[in-house]
Amino acid sequence: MILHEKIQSQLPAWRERIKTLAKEHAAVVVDTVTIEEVIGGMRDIKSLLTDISSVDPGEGIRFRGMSINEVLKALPKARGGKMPLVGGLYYLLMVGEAPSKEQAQAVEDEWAKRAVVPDYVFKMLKSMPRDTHPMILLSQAVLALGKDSVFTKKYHEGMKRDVYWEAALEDSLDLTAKLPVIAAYIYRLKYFGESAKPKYNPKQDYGTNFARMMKVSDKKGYADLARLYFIIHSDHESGNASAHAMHLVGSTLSDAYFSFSASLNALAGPLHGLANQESLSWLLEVKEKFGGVPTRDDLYKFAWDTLNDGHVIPGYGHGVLRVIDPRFVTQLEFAKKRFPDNDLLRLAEMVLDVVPSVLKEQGKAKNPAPNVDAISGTLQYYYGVREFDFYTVLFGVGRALGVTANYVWARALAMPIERPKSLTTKMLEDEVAKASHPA
Ligand code: CMX
Repeated sequence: MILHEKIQSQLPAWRERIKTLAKEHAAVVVDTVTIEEVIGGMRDIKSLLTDISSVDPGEGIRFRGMSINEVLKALPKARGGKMPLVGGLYYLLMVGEAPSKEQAQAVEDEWAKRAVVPDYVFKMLKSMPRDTHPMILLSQAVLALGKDSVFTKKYHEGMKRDVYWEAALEDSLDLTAKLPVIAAYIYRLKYFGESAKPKYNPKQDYGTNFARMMKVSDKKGYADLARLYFIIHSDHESGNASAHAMHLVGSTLSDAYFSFSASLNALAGPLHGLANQESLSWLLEVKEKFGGVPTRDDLYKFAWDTLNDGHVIPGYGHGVLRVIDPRFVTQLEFAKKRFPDNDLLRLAEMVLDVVPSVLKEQGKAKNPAPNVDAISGTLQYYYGVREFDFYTVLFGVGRALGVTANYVWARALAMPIERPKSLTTKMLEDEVAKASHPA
């Protein structure tokens, strides 16, 4: 299988590099930790290793060194679409090189073979109360798939450490292949009461399959939006909550299903992936209150009311980025090309004009610019996916691509179990006393 061969050929050199760093340069200081960082959610402490993607605060995400625009240009396009094959992105994340059309297709073919979801998973989802949040359903389904984890089975059969990554890759391919089927089933079941099992068509790519199984019309290009959406949501280096949760749980040698379920549970928080649903909900609230696109002054006041009520403005701000999120820009360009006159898009553009200045006036947010979540719901809404508590599920399907690539490489490079050191408040106070009265 193509990803297996490519990773295998790269591994000896990577392992040597990690070994050299760990053995010969272990004492080299990369950063020092301040009390602000200890108390402030470990923000920006350089303490995770990944080669899959990195976020420059002044520029945004790079996947294997490539910006979003470079990725969209370099990856082979899906037949009949303007966006790349998602299989090509997975190849890039796993292997570190842009694939040829055949290589991207080989990943798509691999997914097509593995996209069969066992019956018990559908039955379990169907038995849940209809008002269950779709992220609960998705996380449950992922965990349930773990029954067939290749990693766990082989681990208990005595698998050797240097081939953990092969079983991790098997599970990752199985999981990513099944996710669009599960997500589409949850969508049709929860909002339309349909329990027919969606079928993956091996002749179609990941994006087209998803659009068809969701039963969203592809006339206006939903398959292209799905491809773009999964690609840009795939990874955002390793410290964000969903990627870190996957890495942490995976480091205990829990399999990809346990680990990705944890990743989804982190993504489901309103300060992380759930912000896309909150963001659209906020836009719709504005639209309803003012009977359409408001005046700039009304919007300004509404934004201040949100802050004064003690709420954040969803879709704005970022833990690491200090500029406008390029994932926001790419989606905005996609929308402006396809539906420039749409009311909600005009409103999102006005919010872009007004909210950063409100946040600047408030003076708290380090980055008043929009993040990925500020507009993703607007695009889904336009294409007819209007059940916005479903949006984080879409984020989750995309996020699986990045976090599983990280998970495979973490096992390949024998990353140890994570165990940072905690301190007590008294210890911090003692450090402060020492610093104020040096002996
Ligand atoms: N609206 C109001 N206040 C905001 C804000 C926003 N959009 N963004 C930041 N702030 C506030 C913070 O709440 C914080 O206030 P306190 O000091 O009272 O706690 C202060 O500004 C400083 O925060 P920061 O250092 O700039 O940002 P953090 O790293 O603490 O938090 C984030 C980052 C994303 C959680 C925050 O900007 C936020 O809550 N944004 C809105 C929710 C959102 O869009 N989340 C999605 C992020 C992308 C993703 O992960 O999917």
